[in-house]
Amino acid sequence: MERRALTDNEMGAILEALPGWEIQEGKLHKLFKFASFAEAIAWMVKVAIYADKIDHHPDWSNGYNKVDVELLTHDLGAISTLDVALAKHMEG
Ligand code: H2B
Repeated sequence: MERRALTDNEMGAILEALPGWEIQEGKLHKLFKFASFAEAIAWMVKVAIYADKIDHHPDWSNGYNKVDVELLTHDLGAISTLDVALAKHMEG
């Protein structure tokens, strides 16, 4: 899978295509809300399996039915094509 930092132009288009996502402190951010703790955790497990498969991992925290997600490619210090792949998978 391609792994490179996004350009500003690409970022604009991607934010339009990903409802609820925004840039916060240089990271791609979204707060997901679920009907229950169990649904939140089940979703995290599904996403985690995909994240490990593409070797790209979210920074996230769970509290009851919410999952606060921040995506950044740490070694590039930037939002990359892999963060977009992960965000799209989270929406899918
Ligand atoms: N995930 C994220 N979000 N950023 C990284 O730079 C990163 C990662 N690096 N997952 C990967 C793992 C790297 O440590 C391995 C060795 O490919």
